[in-house]
Amino acid sequence: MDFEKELQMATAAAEETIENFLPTEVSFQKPVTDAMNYSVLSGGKRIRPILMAETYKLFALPWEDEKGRTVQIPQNPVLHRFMAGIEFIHNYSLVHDDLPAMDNDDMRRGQETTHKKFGEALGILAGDALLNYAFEMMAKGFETDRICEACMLLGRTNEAEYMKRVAWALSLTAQKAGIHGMIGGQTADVCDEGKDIGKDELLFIYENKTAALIEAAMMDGAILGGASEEDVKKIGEAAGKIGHAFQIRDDLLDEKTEKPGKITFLTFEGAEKAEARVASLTEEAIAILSSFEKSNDFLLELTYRLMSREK
Ligand code: GRG
Repeated sequence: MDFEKELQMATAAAEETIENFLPTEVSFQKPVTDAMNYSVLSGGKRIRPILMAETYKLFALPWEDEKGRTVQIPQNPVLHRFMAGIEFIHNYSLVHDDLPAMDNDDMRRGQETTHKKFGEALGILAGDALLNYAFEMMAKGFETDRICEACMLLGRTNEAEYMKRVAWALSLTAQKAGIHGMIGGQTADVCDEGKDIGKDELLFIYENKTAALIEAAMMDGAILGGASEEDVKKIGEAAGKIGHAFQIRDDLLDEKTEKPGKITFLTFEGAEKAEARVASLTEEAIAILSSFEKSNDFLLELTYRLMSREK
């Protein structure tokens, strides 16, 4: 497998899916849609939609075309809506995290943050709008034509059962983005900033602020790909480990630029043990992802590369 080439193709496909769903308004709400487009199109890695599509492939049949070539992106219109939705939720969190009331950052992904470019009011509105729009789009996955097409592609005949899967993915995404997920983690992070927090609270923050959305991405992929309840749970466990390792890798990458006094995993364990923890979490996640009937070598390699990433 040429990993770099496959990653390029998966990223381009995720990018195209996301762009297809961006709003194109020309009326009085244009300022907010401009700010939404600006933040989404500023060059993220698109890890969450890629992880979603690759986890979907781990369960969905068929994911090779009629000539036996691997299909880079499964053409399921419901999956596409969730891929774009998860990236919009992720981008909303970044836009709000950069606001003066939170991290007060001027730059993100090498360009001005959304509120810096468009003003604070539009930064708040663009974040709100991205979150709301994500759910508007994902809920449209329920439309009959899309359910029929998804079932046809998956070789499933029970459309009512697939609708239940869409409802499951929708409620899971809401939960993982909300007070029992990302917002819960961000609340602890913001409210206890500067306090002498313990390792248990730090891990709560990692689990919720960072890992929860990665769990939603991969579990949604499994749900929409037809996985059993037990397998969705296993995917959640693997994703949790990937999320924790992703955050600890972030701590290692930010070691030199972190605000003085900021408590991270390195505060408790130091850099060497942090590296070892990233490696063991990665191995555990890969063991789970290798335990299913089907295999996806690209997903395994991606998990491995995420943990050794340099940005
Ligand atoms: C405002 C509710 C709310 C939550 C904000 C995402 C977040 C929570 C804060 C951003 C700060 C941070 C370091 C979060 C940890 C997760 C993380 C490493 C986000 C960056 O994700 P990448 O690397 O970003 O996937 P790109 O730019 O590639 O999309």
